[in-house]
Amino acid sequence: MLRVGVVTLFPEMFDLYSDWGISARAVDRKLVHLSVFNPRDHARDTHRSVDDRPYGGGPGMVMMFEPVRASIREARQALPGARVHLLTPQGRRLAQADIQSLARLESLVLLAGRYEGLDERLIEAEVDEEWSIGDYVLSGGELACLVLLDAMTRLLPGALGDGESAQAESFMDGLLDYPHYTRPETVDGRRVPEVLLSGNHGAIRRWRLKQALGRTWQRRPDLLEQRPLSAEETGLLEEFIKEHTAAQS
Ligand code: 6GU
Repeated sequence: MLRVGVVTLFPEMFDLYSDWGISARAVDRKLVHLSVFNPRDHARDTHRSVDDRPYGGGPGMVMMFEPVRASIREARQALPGARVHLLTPQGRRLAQADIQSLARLESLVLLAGRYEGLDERLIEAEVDEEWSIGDYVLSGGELACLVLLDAMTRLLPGALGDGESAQAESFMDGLLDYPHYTRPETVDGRRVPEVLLSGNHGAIRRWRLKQALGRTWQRRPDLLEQRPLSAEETGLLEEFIKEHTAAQS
């Protein structure tokens, strides 16, 4: 079982993880256990402050050293050996390969940054890794934590149904998905591609692989540069490109 501790000022946001969808099912199946730690429980003053004005002035508030460290230490005690991962726009951008590595761990602590940031000494003293989920700014690390948790959870053995999990490690890894269709066969004059109705599983597999390769070539050529292609894949992509350029002229 994967054990995750989350240090956050907004524990209720993680009900989204525990109460809904595939993650809730993974919790029920005891594939993962989530415990939440709130720095406010370690605030010292009567106002239970967890943030303060930045030295040097300027806008915003900074998360205070003492209550956050106390909360991280509480999490570390509950999860011996766990490393602490801070979610912050300053972190390394998370990729699927990182998610795979993290999902294989026994335990980890996630720290959701809020406000303008954490006291830098906290990062020096307690944080092992810093991660970002993309080049845009969220108002806090909680949603980024939830994104990371969701992506990790669907990789845990037994988290997805049989049909679902086959796709997680399929030959189309590293490519964009192929198009999907369900009934009816015609909607507003738009037909389902004929091959999908053919019952020819080999032809269907090749069509899907070709679509996945073609879409990746059109929309995310950067992904193709990172992924070696088999002889079959090279041939299918060449066909797609030929048809695509023929359709253009
Ligand atoms: Cl991890 N945190 C925040 N606040 N914003 C982000 C992010 C994280 N990743 C992308 N934007």
